[in-house]
Amino acid sequence: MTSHIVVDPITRIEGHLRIEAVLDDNNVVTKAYSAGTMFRGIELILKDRDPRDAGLLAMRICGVCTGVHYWTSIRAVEDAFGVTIPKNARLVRNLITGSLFIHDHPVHFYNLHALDFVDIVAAIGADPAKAVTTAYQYSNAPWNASVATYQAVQAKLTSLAKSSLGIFGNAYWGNPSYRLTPEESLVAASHYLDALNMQRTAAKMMAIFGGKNPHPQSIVVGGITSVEDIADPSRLGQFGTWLAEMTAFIERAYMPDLVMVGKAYADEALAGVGAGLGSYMAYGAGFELDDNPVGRAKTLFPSGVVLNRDLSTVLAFDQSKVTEDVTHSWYEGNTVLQPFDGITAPNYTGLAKQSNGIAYLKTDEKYSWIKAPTYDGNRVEVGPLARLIVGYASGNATIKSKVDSVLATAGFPITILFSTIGRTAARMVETLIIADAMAGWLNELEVNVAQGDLQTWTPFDFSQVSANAQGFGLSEAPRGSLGHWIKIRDGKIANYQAVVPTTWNGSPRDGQDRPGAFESALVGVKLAKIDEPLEILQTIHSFDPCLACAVHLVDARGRDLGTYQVIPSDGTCNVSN
Ligand code: NFE
Ligand code: MG
Repeated sequence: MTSHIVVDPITRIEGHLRIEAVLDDNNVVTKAYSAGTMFRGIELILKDRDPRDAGLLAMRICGVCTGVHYWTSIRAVEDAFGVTIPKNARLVRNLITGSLFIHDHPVHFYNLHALDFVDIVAAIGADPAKAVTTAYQYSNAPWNASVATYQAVQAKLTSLAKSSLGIFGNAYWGNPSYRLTPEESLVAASHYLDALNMQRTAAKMMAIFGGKNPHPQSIVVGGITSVEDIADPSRLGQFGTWLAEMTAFIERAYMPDLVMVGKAYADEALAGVGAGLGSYMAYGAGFELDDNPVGRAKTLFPSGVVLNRDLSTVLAFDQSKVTEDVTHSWYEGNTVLQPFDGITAPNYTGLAKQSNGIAYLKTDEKYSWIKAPTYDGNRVEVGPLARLIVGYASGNATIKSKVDSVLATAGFPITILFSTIGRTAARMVETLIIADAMAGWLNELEVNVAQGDLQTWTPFDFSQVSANAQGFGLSEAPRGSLGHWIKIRDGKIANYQAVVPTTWNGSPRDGQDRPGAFESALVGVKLAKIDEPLEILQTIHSFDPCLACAVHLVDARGRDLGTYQVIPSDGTCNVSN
């Protein structure tokens, strides 16, 4: 008997995501559909504005990947105006962006994703002394590992779990897909609480050069404004101290916990559960390593495309081959357009009529606010895993050595990366790479300023450059490749399109009915219990979805927020909460 299940909303993500899955009689997903159920239309709000203000408005697409839309938008305007930025601006932008990554990735792992693997109720029953031994199995210097700490953590977990409104009050505790031992769960749960504190440190790092967090405000077309901050050695020193604290947390908690989870789920990961499309793309832009103009500078993450897991071939990336298809998206028509010519014309056609009390997505027609991007006609995944795959296949020494050393520590082959766990592990590995690189950029900035270079901005004549221009800004955001495309006429924005990481990953089928990355990754996932879609959460969370970004109103028709329903296809209604 097949079942058609609806998980709406997916919790512990940003925004509103609905997943529908068809399961066979072994509870294995055979088909899945991903729908962004929210529309915001920020691309339309940008029209007719001054392009110098585009970044400030585009930034409001999201407060989670805070700042990425800001500087990607500014890069698009700089490209249109032909402006290059000075060294200090490059380094400060790298440090602001790096702060975002080392903030966002640990928050994602611990506070949004870990509870898909960590059973809090089991952790409460763990033996604290044994948990200390467990922690030392995965690190020589584990973060905050002591009997007293773990006992205090258990007391806190108990009080939080007892409250139905608490952060641990409502989950699938006891599900067989929780595979960590109680002690392993306790170690990771203690870091869940630590991560809540540590994220404050990373947020303050962004504020040193960015002025504030979220939504930094020190980046302008042509450079940055934080000249007083880079000239003040105590500000640079403070940044370095906080970077060292974050790096210690990443090395002594995030990395060992990921190895621990990887070992527990290794069989599944090696079998490729959650792998999905197997084609990966990275723009590689952002995190420039030298002062050549954007596009020609060496970057921390290489750009390229790897198709069908073929690590022997990396195709060169070309932004003109990016298109968006709206055949299955709630927009007018079924066009496939390059973003310079992209159109955002909403056309909401709703859900199907209710059957068995549920209104399902009309998956043969339009069913999501997310557009379906393609690269040169291919459906591709973006994100930390894509960056590592493209970097590894390109032979990038930094990426290769870090990936190889983490794999060697855990005793896994590279193929383990093609999985849900691999995607989650890739995020941790790139956090290590970025934290290392940030120490280098900070040092470069200190040396440059000490030599007397305080230039932070390249002047330009707006009236000369803004009459008739167009440009694109590319970057790597925490969740993957991000692009903004702008057309300017008579000093105003004539068209604006953003194609963001979760647009790529969370998209519906394209005009050829080929699934997006979420939809593809869910196929083959097996649920231990049909009324507890824990494994769907594991795989979807491994992408770290952000729906605010992806569909940059809420129409609640047909939706029943907060309810999880299972309808066997024989028509028997079996609704559980
Ligand atoms: Ni709102 Fe974002 C990132 C961007 S994702 S989180 O990272 O751009 O789609
Ligand atoms: Mg868009």
